[in-house]
Amino acid sequence: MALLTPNDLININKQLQEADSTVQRVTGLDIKGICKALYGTFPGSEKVGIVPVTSGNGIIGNFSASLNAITQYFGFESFVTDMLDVSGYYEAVRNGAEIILMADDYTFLAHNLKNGKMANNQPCTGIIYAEIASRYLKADSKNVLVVGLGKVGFPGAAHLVQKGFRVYGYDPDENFLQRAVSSLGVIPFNPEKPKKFSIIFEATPCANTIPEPVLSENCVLSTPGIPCAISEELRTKYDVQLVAEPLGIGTVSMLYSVL
Ligand code: NAD
Ligand code: 2YH
Repeated sequence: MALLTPNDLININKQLQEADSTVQRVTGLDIKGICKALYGTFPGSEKVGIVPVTSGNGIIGNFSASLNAITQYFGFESFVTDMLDVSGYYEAVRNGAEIILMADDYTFLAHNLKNGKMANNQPCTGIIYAEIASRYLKADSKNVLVVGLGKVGFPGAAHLVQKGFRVYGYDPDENFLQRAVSSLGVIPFNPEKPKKFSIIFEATPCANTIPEPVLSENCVLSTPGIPCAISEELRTKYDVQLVAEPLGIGTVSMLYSVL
């Protein structure tokens, strides 16, 4: 289980702005446009209450403040509670929050108290990064490489299969790979016999997970994985369109999914 660090979240507004312009360049839509297309929803005047949670490894510096900046960047009204945990939840509801955002070490959820809908960060992150990848305007085929088939990668792969893409998958954990092959029809990717892709979606907690031979010039790499899947050197060499941001894209996917 990978936890965010305060360092990952430094300058979250700048990271979001840069990600938003890359998404726009790659797909023709900004992140809000992607969310609208994905979920068919649009925010009204929902108020978001963000509750800091101390359990397990405790408060992550910058986490609640970053969620507040992210929700406001995407046009929601939001606030962070002064109190923590159960008292914070009580404060959020008492102060008119309609959507609650909170996370412990295992689950980061959004719960819309008005309509009862609830979202989990991992599938919502996988689905939106996969959706962004799938909309690459300069894609040369319907082939997609998915690297990492865990809690984020698997739902992203499922989304791509559902959209009609030919999904090649790789995970060093044979059980995870087999689950994707048997339940989704993913084609096992053999790194010993590489082929080139113009669309790659990555979701692992490791660096340098993209083998050089799979990169085609100007390919898109859509990856929520932390640390980044590709070195600066390879990114420059192949002019890779990199969509990577530590918290905001997954969070707005959660918010739109509960509207
Ligand atoms: P997970 O542990 O459930 O899955 C990771 C998968 O990657 C595992 O199946 C593992 O076998 C596989 N893997 C490891 N090394 C690999 C390699 N070299 N090549 C291919 N596959 C490899 O983790 P997760 O919950 O799916 O999260 C994945 C990453 O996404 C983590 O870094 C997490 O912090 C990050 N994440 C980011 C956001 C965001 O908003 N940016 C949101 C959620 C999760
Ligand atoms: O980062 C995490 C976990 N990886 C779970 C999210 C799943 N992608 N949790 C954040 C913990 C935040 C902390 N409890 C706080 O500051 O409130």
